[in-house]
Amino acid sequence: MSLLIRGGTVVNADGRARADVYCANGKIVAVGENLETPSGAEVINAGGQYVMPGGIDPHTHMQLPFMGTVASEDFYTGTAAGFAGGTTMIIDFVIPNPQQPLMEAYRDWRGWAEKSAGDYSFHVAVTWWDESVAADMKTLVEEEGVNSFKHFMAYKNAIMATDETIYHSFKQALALGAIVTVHAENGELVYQLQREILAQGITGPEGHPLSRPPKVEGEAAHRVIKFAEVIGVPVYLVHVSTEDALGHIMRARAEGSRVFGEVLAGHLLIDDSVYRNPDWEAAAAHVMSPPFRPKENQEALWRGLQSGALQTTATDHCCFCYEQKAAGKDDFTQIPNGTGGVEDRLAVLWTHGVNTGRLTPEEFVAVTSTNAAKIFNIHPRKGAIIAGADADIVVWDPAATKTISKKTHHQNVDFNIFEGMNVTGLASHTVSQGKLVYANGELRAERGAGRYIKRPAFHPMFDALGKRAAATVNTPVVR
Ligand code: URQ
Ligand code: ZN
Ligand code: ZN
Repeated sequence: MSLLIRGGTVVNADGRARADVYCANGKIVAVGENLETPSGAEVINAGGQYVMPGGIDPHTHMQLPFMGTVASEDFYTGTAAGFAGGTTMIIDFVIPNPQQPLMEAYRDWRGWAEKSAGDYSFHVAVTWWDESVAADMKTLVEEEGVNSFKHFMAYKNAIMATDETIYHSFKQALALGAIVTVHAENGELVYQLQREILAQGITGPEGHPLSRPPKVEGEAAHRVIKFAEVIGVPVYLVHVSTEDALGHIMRARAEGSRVFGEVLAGHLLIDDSVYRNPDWEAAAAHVMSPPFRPKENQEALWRGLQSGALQTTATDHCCFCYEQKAAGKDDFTQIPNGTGGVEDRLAVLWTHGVNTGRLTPEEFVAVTSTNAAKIFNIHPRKGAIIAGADADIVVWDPAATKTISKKTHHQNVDFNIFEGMNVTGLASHTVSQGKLVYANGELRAERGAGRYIKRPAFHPMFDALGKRAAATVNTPVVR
């Protein structure tokens, strides 16, 4: 099975050039002008289009068991929907219940992900602590190719990690050469504000953002950055949604700390007015954490992305249908938290990022693919159009348009947070492992074709004597 993508402009994070791309046996074999067409090769005419690394979404939750239900998107439908939008890999999350062995949860998620159409990997959450957790973290790094551990500072009485857990887990991650990732909201503040707001008789979705004001994220972001700086471990803040948290990230980075930030396509484009929609279902459909924010935060987040203070974009694709959201009909704290977006991330970022001049095509590639590959240590296997890389490619038609709608999306959810948005710039073809999996509207995803992608640890942060070997500290090089 070989494929020749002819006549396009190849765009990598570090530059662009007119070049053909030849793929065989799942790999990119050659990138260059006027390549020969090997006999039997399938040919894609990419004239007038960009040829870019397939999107990597570093934050999804396919079929997540959460708040008494299970996310409606599974690993097959979710990775297939990603193909339709030019995303070829997801990094999802194994989230053990407190006291559940990490390896047990990891095996559960590996089983669920077998059905994936596209490649996938897992961050593993540390939701509790004892020495067995340390041992499982070691196994996960050394035998299973996990190099990132997640910590929820929110969700008290559920998956929230205490400061004690965060301390021990950060120490162990550093020793193992792994990066730590964090959902930074102060879970105690959320819990107490929820009780206050309910006591005032506010039970609708409008209560959700009231219980999670920007300072609740800002406090947690500041605290967890300080934890990471004291311990010396690189830290990656997921779904940064506020100017407050962004400011802490920028200050830490300016001081040379290895702090990384991710922003969701939704938080860049949707504001908190959605929670004031009189239609309960429409407002509840937007309940996710951190919540969509007042408008001034969007501009700050775009500046963060443009300046390099935020390095990656994601979706936090965690879908719940209306009848699932209805669990919170009389109490907003019971509305399952999560929204979708895995199919639309690239198109909305191209439209509002590249077409507005905020991002160059190269920067678009960096924030939708390459930086995530670098931070999670799978570059240049992923996130690059170069010989030897995996043949995960999106052929991008900058002139193609559509109106986003639940009526036409491939996501398995009855709502779309970008409903009605007109976008210009779409995937015309998506290639995964060298195979055409999406072509001009026709989805050819194959259930189970996706692979689990191991992500090697970074160099040991400590030398044999347990001292921090400054010269060998090798953590992500994204600036
Ligand atoms: O917090 C997360 O990232 C998970 C539980 C998805 N839900 C959400 O509201 N973001
Ligand atoms: Zn989160
Ligand atoms: Zn999440």
